[in-house]
Amino acid sequence: MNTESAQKIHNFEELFKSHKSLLGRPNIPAATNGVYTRYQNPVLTAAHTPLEWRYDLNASTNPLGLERIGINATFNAGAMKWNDNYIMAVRVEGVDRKSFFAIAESPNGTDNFSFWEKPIVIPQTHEPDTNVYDMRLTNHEDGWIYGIFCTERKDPNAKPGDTSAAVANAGIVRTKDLLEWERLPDLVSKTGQQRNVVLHPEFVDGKYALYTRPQDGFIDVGSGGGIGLGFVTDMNNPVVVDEHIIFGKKYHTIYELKNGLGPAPIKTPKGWLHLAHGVRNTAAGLRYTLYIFMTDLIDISKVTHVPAGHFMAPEGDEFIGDVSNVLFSNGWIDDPDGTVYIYYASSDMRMHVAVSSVDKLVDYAMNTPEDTFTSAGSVQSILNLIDKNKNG
Ligand code: M1P
Repeated sequence: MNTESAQKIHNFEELFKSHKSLLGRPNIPAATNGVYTRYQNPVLTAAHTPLEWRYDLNASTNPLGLERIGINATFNAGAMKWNDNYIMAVRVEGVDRKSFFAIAESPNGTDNFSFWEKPIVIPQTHEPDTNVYDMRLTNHEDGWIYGIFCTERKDPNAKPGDTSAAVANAGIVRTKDLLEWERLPDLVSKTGQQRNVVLHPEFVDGKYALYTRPQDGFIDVGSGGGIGLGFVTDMNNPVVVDEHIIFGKKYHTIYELKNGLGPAPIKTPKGWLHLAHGVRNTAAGLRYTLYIFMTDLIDISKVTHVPAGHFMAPEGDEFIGDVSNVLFSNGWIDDPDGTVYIYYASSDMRMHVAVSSVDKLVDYAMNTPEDTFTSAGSVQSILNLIDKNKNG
């Protein structure tokens, strides 16, 4: 072995050492507001992706030890429990701007996440996906694990010279082992473009229930929109019927511009608990925050509780990224002991975890004052609390 290749092998050893130490870095609880506790370190970053995905580790074909394939970000992950471990179906974005999905697994839900050996291979339909992202995992009572994600393709009706017009729809895959994924036809909905489609975990009157977020164009939200609910009889022919908005957008709220569901809801004795994203415009661009709401256990179209304002918004380093001022979540896990692990991404870059419980989230949902939609109403909510505190 000549000196140069010995040097390079040494470099790979260093790389593996620092990669291992990053993956094994313990995470500790940081700030809490009583409702949830953020953990100190991101649970996944681009640097967590396996070195085998990025480097040619053969010193003779990569004598300079260069990275061959760059990964830009790991974010917007679906999540579920799997064989007692915590897994995320992560949106991994390469430096080529293409996203794909890969499973990362942790024994405790808060640290030691490491990616499985290979990314998920998503079979194609007759119309290949250009880009795929933001998979929601639903362990459905029919026995399948469904992954519903956004499939994006160039708009065939784009005007000449328009190289960015796109069409978004919900792509659907299902699996029993998280290794082999069967592709089903894309969702057929009559309400426009679809992103952020989520499958409800139980049948409703024998049908699959899907939360949707229709919008007029890829960027153009249009006049309607919000969180919709529709029904599908057969996932092999996923035509949505009876789709209607159950929770719309509203002027001067955190969900003024876009309002969409995060992960599949958690069933609690008091109703279905939902985590969602609300988007509003600012002089600095869009601001994505997370909020909580609840729906009725029997009539899942009935919104029963909506605490005012955001539940989580970007803080500190979470503001920094490719798309700043964004928190987005499409994955959470409720453990049998009632602990809830909220997996959220910051600024389209990295994954974090915040830990709460079903009891705390339900209490938060049911006892936080609702939005009054005016400043005077907000003042009144505070006055009511002051009075209550005075009078016991
Ligand atoms: O950049 C913020 C988000 O933008 C899109 O979200 P939406 O569907 O709400 O428009 C998606 O690209 C999402 O992944 C991203 O986090």
